[in-house]
This record gives sequence, C-alpha cells and structure tokens, in this order.
Amino acid sequence: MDQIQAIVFDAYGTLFDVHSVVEACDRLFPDKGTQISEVWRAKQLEYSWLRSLMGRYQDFRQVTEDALRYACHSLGLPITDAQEKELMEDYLHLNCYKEVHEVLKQIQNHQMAIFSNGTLDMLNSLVQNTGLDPYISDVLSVDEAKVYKPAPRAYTLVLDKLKLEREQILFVSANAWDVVGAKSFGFHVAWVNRGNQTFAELGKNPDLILSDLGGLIASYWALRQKSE
Ligand code: LAC
Repeated sequence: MDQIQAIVFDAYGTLFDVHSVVEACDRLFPDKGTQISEVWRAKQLEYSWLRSLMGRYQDFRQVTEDALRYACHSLGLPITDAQEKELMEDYLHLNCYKEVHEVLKQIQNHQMAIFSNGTLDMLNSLVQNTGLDPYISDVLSVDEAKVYKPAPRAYTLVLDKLKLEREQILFVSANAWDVVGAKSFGFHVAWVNRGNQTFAELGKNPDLILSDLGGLIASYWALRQKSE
C-alpha cells in the first residue's frame, strides 16, 4: 500500500447522498419521496449497466432523467416536464455525507480525485455546491470512454488522466459492484459499507471495509505499515 499516490473517490452514494432528493420528491409527491428515490437510484444503475452491455451509451444525465421518469410512472405518478426539470436540478444539489468535509480536510496532503459515472457538468456542480473543490484535484467522468463502470475501459481513464499505475491508486466506493469492478481492474480498494450491507458474491473483495469515510485514515495507515 505504500506505493499509493492518489485516493480516488466514487461520487454517488460514496461522497454524495443520492437519497437527499427524498425531500424534493416529497414536496412534489407527498409521502412518495422515499419510494421514488429508491426506484430512481435502482433504475439509474440498471440502465447504466444495460446501456453498457448493449453498446447504446447515453450520458448519466440522460440515464438519470430516464430512471426518474420510470420511477414516477411505475408508482402511478404523472410527472410533468417541469417537475422532471426541477428534480434533475435538485440532483445537482445532493448533500455530501456528514463526515466527508472533515475527512478530506484531514487527508488533503494526498492527491484526491473523483471518478464517477456522472457527467463532468453534474460532478463539477456537486463538488462546487458542497464546497469540496479545495480538496479535489481532478474530477473524472466515464463519459469520455462512453462506457459505464464496472467496465475495465472505464477505470482505464483514471490511469490515463492521473498518469499513474493501477497499484498506485486507492479507490473508495460505497457501491459493492463498483468495488468489485475496481478491484478486478487492479486498484487497491476501500468499501464504505454505509448501510451495513452484505458484500457482493462476485469473486473479488475489498482491501479495506469501512462504515464511513472516517475509518479511511486509521485503516489506510495501518495497512501501509503492514505492507512495508
Ligand atoms: C458513481 C455512482 C454510479 O459512479 O456510484 O458515482
């Protein structure tokens, strides 16, 4: 682990809480916010995987909008174009998790980047709207590769942009499928198990398991000492 040169964070679910849109959904569709948000996120990911497999890439803004429309229609909620636009705007104002600022501040002597399915516009908005810009040196989107994580071709972008080797990257994600994809690709990987989930049965396991980013500092240094 002592060869790590950069810590690269997944965005949605890892730094930013996708379910912070529940309030906005409730505002438009009272008492339906949680259901909308859960179906919205599940379909957003499903559509990203299906579009990659079909070779029919559309960017994450489009995929997110399509998933929102599905979520509302599946719940019998007639969402208007204006309401769709409003919720997509709210998606640029997600909250970051409570410990994120403090942790990134503590490790700001490290090179830190974001690598996400989100488009650069979506990600740059989130980074600025949450005030994380002082800590993030690079915001990277799969959009340039026109394929979504966990495709290896997506993770290759990180090496190209940061000019580093796989083993020099510590990738941090709360999404088990993304952890497996990054580990399969050759990164060191930390899984932020925010919801005390069961890990995926996909033949690869993370190097670190944390309940939130707060554990990153202690466990990362402990692992470095072990590997020296
Ligand atoms: C991301 C989500 C999909 O790539 O985890 O940020």
